[in-house]
This record gives sequence, structure tokens and C-alpha cells, in this order.
Amino acid sequence: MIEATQFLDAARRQGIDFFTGVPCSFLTPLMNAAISDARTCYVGATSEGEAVAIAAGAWLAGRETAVMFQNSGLGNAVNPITSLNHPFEIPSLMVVTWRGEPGLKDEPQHEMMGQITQSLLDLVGARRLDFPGQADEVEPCLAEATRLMGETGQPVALVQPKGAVASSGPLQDLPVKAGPRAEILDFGVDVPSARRIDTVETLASRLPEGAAIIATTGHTGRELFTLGDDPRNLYCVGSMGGASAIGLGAALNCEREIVVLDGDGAALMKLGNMATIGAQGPGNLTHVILDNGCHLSTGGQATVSPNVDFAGVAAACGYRFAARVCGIDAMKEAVEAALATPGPRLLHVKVSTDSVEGLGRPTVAPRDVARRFRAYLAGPSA
Ligand SMILES: Cc1ncc(C[n+]2csc(CCOP(=O)(O)OP(=O)(O)O)c2C)c(N)n1
Repeated sequence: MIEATQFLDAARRQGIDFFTGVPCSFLTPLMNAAISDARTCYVGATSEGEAVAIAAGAWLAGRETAVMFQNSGLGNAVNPITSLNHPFEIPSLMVVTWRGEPGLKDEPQHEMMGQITQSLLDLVGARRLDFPGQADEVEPCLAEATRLMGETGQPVALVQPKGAVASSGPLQDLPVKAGPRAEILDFGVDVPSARRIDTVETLASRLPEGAAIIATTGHTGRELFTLGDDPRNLYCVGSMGGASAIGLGAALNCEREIVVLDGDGAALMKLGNMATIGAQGPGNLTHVILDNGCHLSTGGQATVSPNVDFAGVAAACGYRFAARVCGIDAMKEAVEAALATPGPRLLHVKVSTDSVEGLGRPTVAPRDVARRFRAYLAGPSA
């Protein structure tokens, strides 16, 4: 058995001081110690996949990260691990608990995952090391994990068995305080919606110098690329729904304005992300949901977005600016008003279903996109 502080101190010595995750009773000592320690940053996520994406965003902004969750949440994390960490070569330490360990008494819902946790981690390409069993194993374990992450650019997982960490001191957590609810603004009601590519162009040309843009999977990222490749752009070719969580991780760790281009389908897939953004409240984050009412990238199947007031959701989640926008002129006004207000900000922009002839695909490999984006975020902001 080890002490939580031994693990956290050793992690910090390796530069790992940004933690995110979803609780598990096996994780209580480690997670509560990370939350309570003023020298580490901890962001509670609504799902394990969100945590993986938040950590990726933090890494892009220069942090070294650890994600902690129960093995039952590994399923929730498979998509971002395989389509974000893997292609972009974004490393993160992953502490995954071992509920349902064969031979130990546990609940029936953990039995199957308990049998496949290690093989599932192997399958998704995470490198795996044994969780340190005693104090003198902690430092070498974290040093080796850091070496492996540097060498491979991939996550390294430690499967934490029951009782591996001694209970730590009392949890010192700051409860989330609900602030005043933002008034929902309307820009350009009852005007025809514009093409998404024109809307993105209008937005991109109005951003302050030094802003960065994170575009969701599918045609949105391809349209951003078609408008002009730039080191300030991150094209999320996978991790559907993860763009806003990546944006949160980045915004919390850099001064720059971070702009997320989301789709209605993608935003609905990970609606919990908005609750985390509202609670964390980064002033430099603008979340733009480009709502064409369908999954255009996969053939136009309807989403339920006509029934969803994203600006209302954002206001209810604690965003400080929330607006509904329709049309190019309205977009110009809305961007100006949004950027004059501290974030987080949400622009729910109705766009048409027109697609673009000859749409490009990012020609820069995801690995290189991630590294140039990380270098861009590290550079002097305007
Ligand atoms: C987890 C996951 N499920 C499904 C897909 C397939 N897929 C790619 S883009 C897309 C549609 C995204 O819809 P939306 O966010 O509304 O953007 P749009 O297609 O309209 O540009 C889907 C379903 C995927 N890439 N990942």
C-alpha cells in the first residue's frame, strides 16, 4: 500500500500536475488528495471520455496530465483514446481502477469489465505499467511512465487494485457556486441562415490576434481547413463531442482566446461538457455551435437540435454569455458582443445544410497538427 501524497509528489516531480477524472470508491484517497492539494489542478468531468479530452486540451496548452477513473468508465473513454490520443499522439497518465478483479468479491456489474480491463487497455494502445505496490516503487513507476509517454506520445495506464492507496486526509473541495444566469440574446431572428463555411469565415476573420480555433469532427474541420490552414487551427478528426472539452482544457491553461467550433450532433453527444465548462468558467473560451439540424457529414440524418435551445442550456450551465444567432450580419454583431464580454460564451448559430463543393481534408498529419498547435499556444499571445 502507498500513500496518496507519495504518488502525487512523484507525479509532480515528473511535471504531472493537471488532474481530471470521474470518481470511483477505489480512487477516493488519490482523487481527494489531488482535489485538496493546492499545488495540483483538478477538474471533475461528467464522463470519462470528457476527462480524456480535457486532459488532451491541457496537454496542448503545455501541461502534463493524469486522468483518473473507474474501469467501468473505460468504455466511455475508448473513443477519445483511440481517435484523439492515438492519432494526435497526445500522452496522458491514466489511473484506472480495478473493480471486479477476478477472485475478489465485487458487484455483478463489475465482473465482465474486471476480467477485460488490462486487455482492453492493451487493445486501445495504452501502454500499461503495474500500479506501485509500495513506497519505493512509486518514483521509478512514474519516471518510467513519463519516459514511455515521451517516447511514444501515447497514454500510459496504471491499473489500481482495491486498497492500493491508504486513505488520505479530509477532502478540501470548493463547492461550485451558481452565479447570476446570463440573459439570452438574439441576433438576426427570422432571417435565412447562411452557409456554415461563410459563417466560419466571418467568425475567423473577427477573432483577436492570438486566438486559437478547435474544430469538431466531420465537415466543420474540413471547412476550416479549406478556408486556410493555420497553426492556430486544431482539426479534431475524431473524438466526436470532444471539441468543447479539449477547448476547456486548453482555455484553463493558457491566456489566449480559445474558440470551439462545434456541431449540433457533436454537442448533443457530450452535452455534459457544457455543465463542466459553465462550472469551470474560463473567461477566454467561446463555444460556437453551428447548428444545421442534422448530421451533415454522414448524409444529413436529422438531429434533435430543433427541439434544443443550446443558448438556454448554456445559460443554465453558467456560461456568462449566451446568444442565438442567424445570418452573416447577425454573426458579425454577435461575435463583437461576445468578445466584449468575459466567457465562457456560447453562440448557437443556425446555419444552412449547404455543403461545399471540393471540400479539402487536412493534409497535415494529426501528430503534426497537435505539435504545431501546442507550440502556437505556448508562443507569446497578442
Ligand atoms: C463517436 C462517433 N460516432 C459517430 C461518428 C460518425 N460521424 C462523423 S461526423 C458525424 C456527424 C456529426 O454531426 P454534427 O456535429 O451535427 O456535424 P455535421 O455533420 O452536421 O457537420 C458522425 C455521426 C464519429 N465520427 N464518432
